[in-house]
Amino acid sequence: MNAPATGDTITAIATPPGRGGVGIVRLSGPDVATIATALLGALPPPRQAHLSTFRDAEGEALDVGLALHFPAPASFTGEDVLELHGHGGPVVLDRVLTRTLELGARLARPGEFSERAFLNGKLDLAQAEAIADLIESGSEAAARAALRSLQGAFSMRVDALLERLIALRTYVEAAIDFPDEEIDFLSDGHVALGLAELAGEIDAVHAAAERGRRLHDGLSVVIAGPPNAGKSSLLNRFAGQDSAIVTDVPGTTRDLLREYVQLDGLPLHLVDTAGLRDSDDTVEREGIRRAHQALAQADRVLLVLDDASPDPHAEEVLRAALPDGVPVTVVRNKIDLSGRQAGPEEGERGTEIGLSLRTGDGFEALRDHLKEVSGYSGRESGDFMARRRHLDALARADAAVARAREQLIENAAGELVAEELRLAQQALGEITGEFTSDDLLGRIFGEFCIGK
Ligand SMILES: Nc1nc2c(ncn2[C@@H]2O[C@H](COP(=O)(O)OP(=O)(O)OP(=O)(O)O)[C@@H](O)[C@H]2O)c(=O)[nH]1
Ligand SMILES: [Mg+2]
Repeated sequence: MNAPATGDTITAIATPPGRGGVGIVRLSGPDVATIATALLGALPPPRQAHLSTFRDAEGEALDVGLALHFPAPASFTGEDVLELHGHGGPVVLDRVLTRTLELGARLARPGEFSERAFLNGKLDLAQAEAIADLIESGSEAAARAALRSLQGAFSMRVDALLERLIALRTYVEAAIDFPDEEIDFLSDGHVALGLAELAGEIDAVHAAAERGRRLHDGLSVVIAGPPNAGKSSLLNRFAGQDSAIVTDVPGTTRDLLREYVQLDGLPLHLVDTAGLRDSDDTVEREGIRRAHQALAQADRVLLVLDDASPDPHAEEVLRAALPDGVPVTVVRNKIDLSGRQAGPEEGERGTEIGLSLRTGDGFEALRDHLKEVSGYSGRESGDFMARRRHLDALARADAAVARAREQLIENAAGELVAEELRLAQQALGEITGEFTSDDLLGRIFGEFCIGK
């Protein structure tokens, strides 16, 4: 466990601004008992709701409410904590807050309660981040995943990886300590197998974290294709309204049009783009340039093609113009004209979906397809919330383990294997906060609201 954070006592309004039935001022730190005694006349009994009058310096009542005292270390922050549940009006709350400041508390920085909980070993870093994610979650699925992270689902997976990694590292380091037997040690297969298993498990956690990251950030889907194929019609269908202009004039859309929608809780950032073609029109050319820019940042591309006038050659040219590595789903639109069957079809190059944006046939299949490919299923997903920072750390751990395998196989170099394992351990440790810098903590907790 880390040493307690700081010596001072912090205070903040913990409920959102505005008016409500209840408003809470929360304090944490060593002066809580003194402040509570001065403010309430006596220290409330530990962990019991106690009806109290909150008083100013002259003894005049500021508010009447419940006081809750959580003595250290059995509190959220691990320090002495006092919660004052009064009436939820801005003026009342402000007066109570001011009184706590008069009595020696300092206004808390954003996220400082959670930061102290982290520094006092009450939460690890991934859990502390999950608090912010839970409060900010925009969908049920995100809230469920954030809660699972808060309860330690993600941290447990990372800790399990760390445990395996440390065991391997210890083994390799023991081998180095016995130079005569080092080669035997390293070539007995134990390390090679351990590294292979570890790499597989890091990949599995990475895949789960990637799904969690999508719940956090959403999936960025760019709609692209030739002019007049129905791209804007698709955006409008997702949005449930006529956001984009739809006409039968090829080249209608020039700007990027963005819509944020939720597919049963999966956040989608949709971008409609200008039809891709060679054009002499300055405005259209700029639109096409922006379309390519958006494509480069997409998590997935929906390539919309007009099935009523298929053009295999143009299709190839379009595919070749898409950025490498971004997954593509081909959407064959206007099946009301072409007669193709609605729904998914497994092609050589992945799933193609036949639909008609005029009749709506096949649209449901496209929605299901997007949920499926993002590894998201609204109901029973056991996933946890994760952030880009976590994915970066997992990717670095993965790379270090890959290099360790290389060193082992190609050079049987124990020292180098051990060093890579140390780097992998460090990367994983950043997720839960075993290894952190003040800089990182500042960035993470700085995003919180005051009072969290
Ligand atoms: N019959 C039929 N017509 C469709 C369908 N989807 C779209 N259209 C028509 O096709 C035309 C072009 O649709 P848009 O959605 O504007 O196409 P776009 O790909 O955004 O076109 P640009 O912005 O010009 O690149 C419009 O006249 C639509 O009404 C469909 O499923 N069936
Ligand atoms: Mg359009």
